[in-house]
Amino acid sequence: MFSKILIANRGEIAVRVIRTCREMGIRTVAVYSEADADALHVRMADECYCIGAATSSESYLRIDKIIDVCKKSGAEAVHPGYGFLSENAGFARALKEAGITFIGPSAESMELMGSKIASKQAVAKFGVPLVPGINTAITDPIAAEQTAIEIGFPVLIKASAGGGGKGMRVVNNKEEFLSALQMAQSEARNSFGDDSVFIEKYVQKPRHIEIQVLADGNGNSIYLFERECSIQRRHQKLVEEAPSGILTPELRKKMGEAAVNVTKACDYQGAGTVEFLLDANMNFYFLEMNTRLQVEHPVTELITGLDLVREQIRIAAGLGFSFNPEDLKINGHAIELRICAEDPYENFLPDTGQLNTYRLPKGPGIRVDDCMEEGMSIPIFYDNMFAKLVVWAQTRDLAIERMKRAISEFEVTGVATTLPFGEFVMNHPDFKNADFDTGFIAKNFSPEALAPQELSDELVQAAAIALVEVFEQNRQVPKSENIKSGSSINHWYYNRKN
Ligand code: MV4
Repeated sequence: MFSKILIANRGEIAVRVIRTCREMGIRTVAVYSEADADALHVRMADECYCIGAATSSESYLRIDKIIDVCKKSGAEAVHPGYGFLSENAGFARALKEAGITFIGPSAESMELMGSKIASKQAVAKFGVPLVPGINTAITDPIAAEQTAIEIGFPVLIKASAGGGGKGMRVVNNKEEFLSALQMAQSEARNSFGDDSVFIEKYVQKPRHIEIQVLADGNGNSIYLFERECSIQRRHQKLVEEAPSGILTPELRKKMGEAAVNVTKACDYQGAGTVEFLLDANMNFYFLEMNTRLQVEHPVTELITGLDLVREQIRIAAGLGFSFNPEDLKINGHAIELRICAEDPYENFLPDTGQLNTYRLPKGPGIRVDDCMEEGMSIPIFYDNMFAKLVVWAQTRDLAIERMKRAISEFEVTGVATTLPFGEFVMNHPDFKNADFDTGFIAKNFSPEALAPQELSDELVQAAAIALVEVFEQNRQVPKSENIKSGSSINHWYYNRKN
């Protein structure tokens, strides 16, 4: 086992990884940017090294500096978290060359899954279902138009180097096809430096279901059930749950086995996620594989009882799984809400500032993965997700009730958050009935549908003081200390930001 691991990340995931390392008796090395000098991951690690300016390209994306810190600190392995360098094959390769273990798959697996076209070709050989379409790059526009006609409109043009929704274009009819193709190719060239695009049948109203997989590198590949991630806004997931409210045991097994075949197609090692679309007729299709630990991994941990970071570290150290795969079963239900510094009352406009109040929900079945304390500010340079509120309960209905209770206990002022959005989702009949797809937010959400916003303590207090001034000037009311702020008059609702 490793005695020291460097965490090449920041925020809640860096804190999350440090916690497991501590439980395993492994020393931790944090790297940080100038903007993160006071960050929690820096404080929690055993050692820390500043690697550059606030901008990611000058710090968290600097392969050379991270390898330097590995050498200086004697870290034998690197956990990349998600984002930043986590799916960068060049990083995995550079570490290997420096004799340092990358906690993740091989550079070759990452490269194969990084190309949508190459990954479709590879998994097709293992019988994994694909969306009807072509899995070669378009070279002849007229032939491609003919293919689109054969597939049947609407079709989707996708960039091979894309992913997470980037570089996709829906084409509704033959007349739009050639110009859409040109636009998709030039977009792909500009965004990814690779203009390879391909065509798929456009699946209407799909659900996004993903399967967590683990491969020990010795030929043992397993699935840890599914996560339902259809509640997304512009390809940004906001609510995730496990298990899905609609999979039957038979379909779960089929999708799980398909996901395991994907790991075989790319000779995978470590933790990964295979994304599928599930159509209205319960047909599923492979989309892509994410070769990293995902943001929403805690819901899988809560229903399986496993620690996925521990499994990742054990696999990287050559120790295999810590459990017997035959013992795996789904226990209860888990839901995650991403807490981002953005304002659902203002169309999810990103917000910045200081957490003047920051009080976490507590009690049975609640887990918060975060990187904040009261008084801290959210840096503007990175992702604005600063916490994940995750709940577990015996059933889906109880988990929804628990999430509502947790949201009501979670107090944040100073920064707008997605908490009110979470409340909206938990109360929505389509969510309660598990009757939704990736169009849920577009179909159901508007700021007006949110609960009216509570006044913050600061505002209530300011208003109270102003009122006292007026009253005192009119000599009608006694002392200001008789007017309380906060809870006693919190029943005054007012539709504005804290
Ligand atoms: C699709 C699709 C419909 N048909 N492919 C979006 C992210 C990228 N991973 C693939 N995506 C989609 N691919 C076909 N053939 C619809 C989406 C899609 C989507 C997928 C998952 C979650 C949310 C989504 C939102 C819009 C579109």
